[in-house]
Amino acid sequence: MLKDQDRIFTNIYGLKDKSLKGAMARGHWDGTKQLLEMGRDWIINEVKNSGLRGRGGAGFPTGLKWSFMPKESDGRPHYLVVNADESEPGTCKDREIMRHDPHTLIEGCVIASFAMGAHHAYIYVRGEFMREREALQAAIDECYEAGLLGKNNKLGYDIDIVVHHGAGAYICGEETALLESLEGKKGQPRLKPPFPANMGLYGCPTTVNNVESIAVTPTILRRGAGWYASFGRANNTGTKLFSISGHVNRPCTVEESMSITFEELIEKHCGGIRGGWDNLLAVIPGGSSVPCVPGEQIRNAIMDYDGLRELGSGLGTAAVIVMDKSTDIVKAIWRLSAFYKHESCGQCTPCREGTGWMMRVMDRMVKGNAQKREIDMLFQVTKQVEGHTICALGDAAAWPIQGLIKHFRPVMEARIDEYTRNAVAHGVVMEA
Ligand code: L3W
Ligand code: SF4
Repeated sequence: MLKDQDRIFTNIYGLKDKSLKGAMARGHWDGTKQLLEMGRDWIINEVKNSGLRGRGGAGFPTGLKWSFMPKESDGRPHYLVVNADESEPGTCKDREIMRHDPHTLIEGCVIASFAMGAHHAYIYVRGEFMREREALQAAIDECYEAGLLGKNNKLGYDIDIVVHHGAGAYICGEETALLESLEGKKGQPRLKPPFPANMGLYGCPTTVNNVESIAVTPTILRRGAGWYASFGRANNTGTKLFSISGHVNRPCTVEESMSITFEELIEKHCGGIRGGWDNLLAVIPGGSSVPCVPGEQIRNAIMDYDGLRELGSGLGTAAVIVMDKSTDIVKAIWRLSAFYKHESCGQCTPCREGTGWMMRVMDRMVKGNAQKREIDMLFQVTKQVEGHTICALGDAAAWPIQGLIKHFRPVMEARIDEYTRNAVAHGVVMEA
């Protein structure tokens, strides 16, 4: 278990003073100017050596992403954009950073912007996060007053940070849809490549990073890449915010060492599974976009990118959704199908049509008003959506259903049997 002194987020529950003074007393903004004086290459190398991977779901190496930004200016400005459009069902970690520990993010923006030659950083905050925006803006205002931001500031690097309010569309969490939205257009994903590092905001070199990825970098630089890499295991290093919800005794968001086992995470921080381990049905371990894992497989799972991939799922945003045996798992996955259908931007056919199709078949699976062969047909539909769309929303809609069919097919079949029995008992003639 992570020791208190190794936690990067020292005010995640909002129990301490979140102001600049309070943040400084907890070690933030300590020696920031000296870190900048170490130079861009040093910063990017430290971030690379720490093994930090993007905390927004994809796990792309952060230092590598920063290194994609052009070294020499071709006259176009460079931008840092922070993805604070946290909307993945089950995920509630970035909001805690913005609400209670906003200076970690602001200091991170200064360092990351410097490392990539950006003088403007935008923080794109989910529309519904009003309190988070207020806390963030108040912290930014304090920094301008204290001479840490703006032109000719004390840190010796001109940097402005702007908080932008989203309007509540999940798809704007996809990085290129976010850029479109920031430019004032409808939030629809762009085709990649070109990647934002070459052609991002207003056609300029841009890096889009998740809140948590940016907020951890000042501490990594202060304590050293080796310190950060000492947590977890190779390819899965560092500390991580886990948001644990559902049928545990005490749901929470907690910073833990990467690669902790599921059992330790739940026992140490959540007071165990509601009704005990025998009552565990399934877990979605990384936000709604990854397949569920049956209870008997997850107990000893290593909670990191590789550990969960080996179980056919993923770490995603580390939003751990726990479901006990009182859960109607078919209905739970149907609910996700409805979510993805609603949030599809509609610009590519497999996603626009496929999400609706999957949701409608899932609707009948919940009732049992289907034929067993339709389970295979549903699986085929997910395969036709997966990998055939502009952005990852299509995959995200397909994978939870694939997980359901893989692990809970007997539950789906039993429901069809029950519906058929009831229908026959009531004299309804069922199609063969
Ligand atoms: C330059 C290359 N850059 C990749 C960059 C790319 C992006 C990052 C990761 O989706 C996932 C998704 C959700 N040259 C590059 C390159 N990059 N190759 O690396 O890219 P990618 O495409 O792997 O992922 P993504 O489009 O960022 C994110 C999953 O996360 N997810 C959802 C999370 C939702 C939220 C939210 O609520 N806001 O975070 C959870 O699992 O399904 O698979 O920056 O440009 N050759
Ligand atoms: Fe839009 Fe879906 Fe295509 Fe993504 S996959 S671009 S959300 S239609």
